[in-house]
Parts: sequence; structure tokens; C-alpha cells
Amino acid sequence: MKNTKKDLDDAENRKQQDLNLNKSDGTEHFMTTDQGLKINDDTNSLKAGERGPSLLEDFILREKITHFDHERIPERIVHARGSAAHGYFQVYESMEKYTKAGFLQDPSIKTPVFTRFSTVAGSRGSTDLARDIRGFSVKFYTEQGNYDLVGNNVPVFFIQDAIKFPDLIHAVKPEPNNEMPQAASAHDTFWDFISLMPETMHTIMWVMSDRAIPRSLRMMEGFGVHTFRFVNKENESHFVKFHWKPKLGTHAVAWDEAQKISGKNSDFHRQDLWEAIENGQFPEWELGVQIIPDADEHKFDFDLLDPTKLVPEELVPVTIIGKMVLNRNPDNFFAETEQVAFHPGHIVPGIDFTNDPLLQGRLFSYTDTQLSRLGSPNFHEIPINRTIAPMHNNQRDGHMRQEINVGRVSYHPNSLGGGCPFQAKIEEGGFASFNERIDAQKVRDRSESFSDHFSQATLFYNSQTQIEKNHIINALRFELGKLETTAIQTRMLGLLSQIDTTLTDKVAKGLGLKVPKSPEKPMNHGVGANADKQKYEPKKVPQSVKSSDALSMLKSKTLSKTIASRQVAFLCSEGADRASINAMKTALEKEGASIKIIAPHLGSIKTDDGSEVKVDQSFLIASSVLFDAVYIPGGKNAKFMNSNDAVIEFINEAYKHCKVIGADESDIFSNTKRTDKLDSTEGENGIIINSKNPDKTFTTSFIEAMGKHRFWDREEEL
Ligand code: HDD
Repeated sequence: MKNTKKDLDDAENRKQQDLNLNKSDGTEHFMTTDQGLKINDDTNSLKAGERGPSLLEDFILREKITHFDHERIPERIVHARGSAAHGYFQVYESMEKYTKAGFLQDPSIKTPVFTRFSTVAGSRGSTDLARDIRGFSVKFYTEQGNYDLVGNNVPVFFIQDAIKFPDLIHAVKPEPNNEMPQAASAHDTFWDFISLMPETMHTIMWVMSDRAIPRSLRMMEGFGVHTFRFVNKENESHFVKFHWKPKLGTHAVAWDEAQKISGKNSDFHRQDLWEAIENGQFPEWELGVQIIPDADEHKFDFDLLDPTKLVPEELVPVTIIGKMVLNRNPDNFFAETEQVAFHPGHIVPGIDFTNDPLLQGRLFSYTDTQLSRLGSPNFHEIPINRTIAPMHNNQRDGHMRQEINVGRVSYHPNSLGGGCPFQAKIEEGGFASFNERIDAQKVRDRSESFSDHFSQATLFYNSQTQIEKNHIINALRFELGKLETTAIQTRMLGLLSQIDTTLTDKVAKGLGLKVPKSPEKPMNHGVGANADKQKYEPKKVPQSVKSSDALSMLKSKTLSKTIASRQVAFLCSEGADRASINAMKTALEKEGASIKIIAPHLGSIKTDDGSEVKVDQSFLIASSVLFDAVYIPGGKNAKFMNSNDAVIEFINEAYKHCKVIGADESDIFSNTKRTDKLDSTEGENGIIINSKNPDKTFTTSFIEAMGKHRFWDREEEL
């Protein structure tokens, strides 16, 4: 039999080979019960007479219904909504100088990965387009065991200590009395908590920025958030921060668009990831690291152990060390995406933790949660969680144990089993924690070096372009504007005033409130009852970096110009210009973009030369918010295009969301809004008219404009 592409992938991917052991395919097989009995009738239950009651004896009915009754498991307490894919990671050059981690040594080795992206607050069936942080979890199936990098698309976190995590999540989840709102932070309990916890301010700036509404899961950065350690063979340690940089650049949608996408297609991100992989447009990220010698631990204006801080790239550049390619969709959502269990505590020799108190608490939480979510300490045996490294220990039994451990010995030390399984020396790959010196008193306390809650929030805000600042202001106006409690809004203005006064004034204006003269004191309510409140008051430490381009999506180098895999709507009707359609289609597809023909009805339409064009979507189904750009070919369809409500709405929305609009003729816009902006012949507004451009450059101008992604200048000044 000829190998398919998937078979070839499997042959070189050890994890796929491992998963194949558990795959089941009913093609060309009889239907059976769970016990292997062939079923003769799966349509009728066993009854006492044709119209009589069902019989208890019907074991086929009972088995089927019982299994169905128990199909659901608890969803993740956070990050319930997620989408995942398989792929591989490959290091560019050996990192042996810094780490002995096996998967970071040999550039010829592809380490299998399974990567899951998620929103945080919404439940499993919630919308992909919520304003939220996105989870970015990668499980590396290394030869030394599983390594999980369980990060987010934002490099900092709301809180400094894991003990506050349940409070944060209780505050952001739907309110407990009425379970509203779903997958949204714009409600009183969230902002009540935030307004009393100034340490959240830096992350709040990120969450109010466009980072929280990505265009695609393939177009967002990822971060390990905490400072970790690299440890090399000589047992030397360096601090390390992890970054994932997307090859397609970091892009967002507009907030109005996000809300509309949620209605039109709440699986927008999931579908985008799935289709890109099915189409062979494999998403790719580069792994970057910021490496800091141990000796430099105290050289910064902040504490490396504080997860509300990032290390500006101006102080420590990001070195790119490898790439991750996602090239295979899961076969079964439940078996893989739902049952995968990530844990920041799954590490391999060469990588270690730091004393970041948020990380330390996470090390407990992730195994604990799997026990109730997956139901047994044997969750590591579920195929997607199973390591490809040899696995032997004296853990035994428990619900749903799969492994059949042979022999009488299940303890160590033993003589009856020849001392097996052996402990490994460090030279044999045995894991030993980095021997950091700790000399301290036991305290329930926090270091004063964690007290600067505002400086990096200001750094983030100052690093944005005016457009991005406007989006943050509007996001805060939206979120705080939805609150019922004025005192919370006012308290938030007090905290924002510590970040930037113009920001605060503009948010206050939107809320119709006055900025409080002096913020409430003590500002930090999140401290112990006996604590010295003075000590915990937020402090501002002068910062050496005042602005950082890497923090802005529009300034940063990650704003890629490629249009590969972007979606373009061709609005057509009977009589559309066939030659134009073909020219634009060919040019766009050459760049890797996808096009969809949108017309009044499904089937096909007749173009100006009499030929038929197949219609992909009708106006009833399509919507501008689901596309990156729109093109309206000329021809004999102008009358329809000029007067059709769906076309006019399509163009108006594309305009509002700052997308590229291309048309062969400008009279197409005679009934759309903002025609004043159409004066531009050069396309600087992202509106490109063929008749005003020399023919040769029309498609080029359109593609170049799409490469700029959005024309945010169209938005009104605040
Ligand atoms: Fe967490 C899931 C990321 C702090 C407790 N977390 C979870 C997932 C991601 C993160 C991406 C989804 C994993 C998946 O796809 O299955 N979490 C983070 C980051 C944090 C963070 C980047 C801070 C830097 N988390 C955090 C704290 C705690 C937890 C402080 C608890 C003290 N997180 C959990 C959890 C979850 C989880 C309850 C829910 C489902 C799961 O673990 O497997 O244990």
C-alpha cells in the first residue's frame, strides 16, 4: 500500500507511532458491543411486543445508554476552551553551553510536540473571541521524558503569589448567583478584585490591549512568564525567560469585530487553526530565550522572581534557538485535546524552577486538578499524556490502571527484583534539582522588591503607538462602563492615574466620572491582617528602559507583512468581470491567501464572458468580520452591487474594521458610508481602486495593502 503523507509523518514522529497503538477505526468492520459481540440491530430496543415496554434484559440498550450517560468529564477549572495540534520542535544549534536538556542539543532531531491554545475564563463551549489572555501550552515528548512549557500569550501575570489564584479566578468567572456573564471580564466581581490589587495593573494593561483579541491562534506570541533556570553539564545555572515568536506575525482584530465574530462563528480560531493545518499551511513559531547569568540576579529595576514583571528586550535581547511547526490535527478532540494534562512541573534535566511564588504554587495545582478532572492518578497512561521515554517505577494500581506490572516487587530498595528499577546517576540522566543555597526564616511574607506595581504598566503603555493607546482606552471604557458599582470604577481610575494621567482622563471621560484627587490609601488591600501596611504600599522604582518597541504589536518586528493564509472575500453577482476575478485570484493564491466567492445564492453565477464561477458562500452566510480583506470585481454587476443591502453592509463593516477594500470601479461605493475617504488613488487608506491605478499594479497594490493588515488610521481620534 502506498504511504500517505500522514503515514510518513508518523514514521518519523515517535509520539505518533505511540498514539497509533491506541487508534481504532471501524471502517470495514462489524459493529460490536464493548465485549466484542457482533450487533444485529442497533435501531430497535428489545421489547415485549412491538408496542410493549422495553425489557431490562436488553444488555445492548443498557450498555449503549450507560456509556452515553457517562461521556462527560469536568471541564478544566480554567482554560476550559481550547484547540490543539501535533507537530515538532527542532533546535537550531546546540544549547549545551547553557543547558543539558536533551531536546536542545542536536539540530538534526525533531522532538514531537502537542500544543494547546486556550482562553482562560470561558467554559468549554464559549466563544473563541473573548477579550482574554490566551493559554499557550506545549508538551515536548522528549527522550528524557515529557517537558511541558505551560505559558500564555502575555508575558506577565495578574498576581504575584499562587495563594491568590482562586480569588482571581472566582472574581473573573461568571458571577456565582446568576452564572453571568460568560467568557467576559466586564463585570463587577472581576474589577472589584482588580481595583483592590494594584499588582494586577501591568497585566491589566496587556489584557486591555489588542493582544487579548488575536486575529488567529497562529498569529500570537507565547511566553513562559516565569523566570526558569537552564542548568548545564557543569551544573552551572542561568536564568531563562521563554518566548514564542509567530512566523505569521502578531495580529489582532478590532473589538467591535471580535464581538460580531463571536455571533457569526464562535469557533473562529479553532476553525482557522484546523483549516490551516489541513491545507498544509503549517503554523510555525520560533523559540526565543532571554538568558541571564546567575550573578546578574539583582541587577534589574525589578525582581526576576516577580511574575508581574518582564525583562525588557533592551536589557536582555531574545536569542532565537529553534522552531516549532504544527503539522497535524488531532484525530479525536476528546482523547487528545480534552484529555491532555499539562503541568509546569513536568521538566527534564537541564531545566529547573526558580522561587517565583506563583510558579511554586502552580507546581502543586496541576497534578491535583487532573485527579478530579481526569479521575485517577493514572492519567499519565492516557495515550496523549504517555511519555515516549521508558517509564518504570513502583507506583501501582488505582482507577483504570492500564499497565500490567509483572513480578512481585513494587518497592525500593529490594533484593528480590535485583534492585530494579534502578535509580539513575546524574551522568546516566538522573534528575537532580539545582542545588541553590537557601538560608532563611520561615515567613508568610513578600519581598519588598515585589512592590513596584506601576512602573512596568507605564512602560507598556508608553511603548504603544497612539492607535494602540486608543484601543486600551476604549477597552477600559467598555469593561468599566459595564460595571454597576460606581465605587469600583472610581477606584480603578485611582489606580490608572498611577500609570498615565492622559489615559486616566480619557477613560474617566468615557465613564462620565471624575478622577479621584488622591487614590484611596492604603491602595493594597491584598495583604495579611497583621501585615505592616506601609511596607506593602506600592512603590515606584526609576526604570532604565522608558519605552520598548517589542511591547507594541504595531512597532515590533513580529508584525509580519506576509498575507499567507489570509482570507479574502470576492463579492460577486451575475455579470462580474471574469478576467479580473481570475487575475486577482491568481495573484492572491500565489501569495498563499485564500479566496471565497460570495454571491446572492449558492451554486454558480454567470460572469461577463458567459462562463460560470462556483459560489463558495451566499451573502446570507458570509460576513465581512470573517475575512481579512474584500474585493469587488467590475463588469456588468454594478447595478446589483450598488444597491444590494448585504453588499453595502459588507463594505461598510470592512471599512469600519480598517480592512483592505479593493474594487475595479469606484462607483461601487456610491451607497456606502465614508466615500470621502475614497479620494486616495495610492491606496494609503487601504482602499484600492483598479480604475485609478495602472492595471499592472492593481493586484500588487492590493497585496501590499493586505500586508499592512489593518488601516487603523481610519478610526476616529479619541
Ligand atoms: Fe494555570 C491550566 C497557564 C497560573 C492552575 N494554566 C492552565 C493552562 C495554561 C495555564 C495555559 C491550560 C493548560 C491546558 O491547555 O490544558 N497558569 C498559566 C500561566 C500562569 C498560570 C501562564 C501564570 C504564570 N495556574 C496558575 C496558578 C494556578 C494555576 C497560579 C494555581 C495556583 N492552571 C491551573 C490549573 C489548570 C491550569 C487549575 C486548569 C486545568 C489544568 O490546570 O490542567 O491547575
